[in-house]
Amino acid sequence: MGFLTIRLLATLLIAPLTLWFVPAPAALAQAEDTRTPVQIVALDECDPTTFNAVLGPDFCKNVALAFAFPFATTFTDLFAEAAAGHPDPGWDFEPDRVTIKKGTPLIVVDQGGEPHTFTEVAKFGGGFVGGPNGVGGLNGGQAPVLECAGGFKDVAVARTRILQGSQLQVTDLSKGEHLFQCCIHPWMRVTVDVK
Ligand SMILES: [Cu+2]
Repeated sequence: MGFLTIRLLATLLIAPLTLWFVPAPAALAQAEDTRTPVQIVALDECDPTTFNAVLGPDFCKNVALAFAFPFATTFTDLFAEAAAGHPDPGWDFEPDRVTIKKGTPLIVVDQGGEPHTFTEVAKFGGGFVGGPNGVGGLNGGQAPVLECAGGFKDVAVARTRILQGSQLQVTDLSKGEHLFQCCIHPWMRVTVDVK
């Protein structure tokens, strides 16, 4: 039996099976209701020159046109703003609050230039970049929350990390209110209501 004949036979046999398994449009729409992920974006405007001078050559990969336009925030300014109690609004999760149906996945996309974490906490508070004696750093005087305190040496924190240009999926949230924050920049916060 030639190759073409086998292919023809296969097509004839498989085509009706394929049709058989296509679900009805109504059933499909219902299933997608909680399967379509809700997106949250992580934003920042790290200044590559000053951040990379301190943190290493490829740390900040910002695409905010920092060389041509004054969109970016320098490393020193980011810390100064946090210490003064008005952290940089360019470091942000958007939106701040989402309501989802139980079963709907969240996808958090890092569109900024540096890594963030999307870490569930019982109460919002400070992250793991504290200053001397827990004051200063990026925490604006707030004590680190338990869920962030271990930093990246705590696997539970490390697995919530989102690198630049990558995304993290959060699934199976129980009904009720869930709080998420960045353990590096603790003013980046999202409240998720699961109905
Ligand atoms: Cu962050």
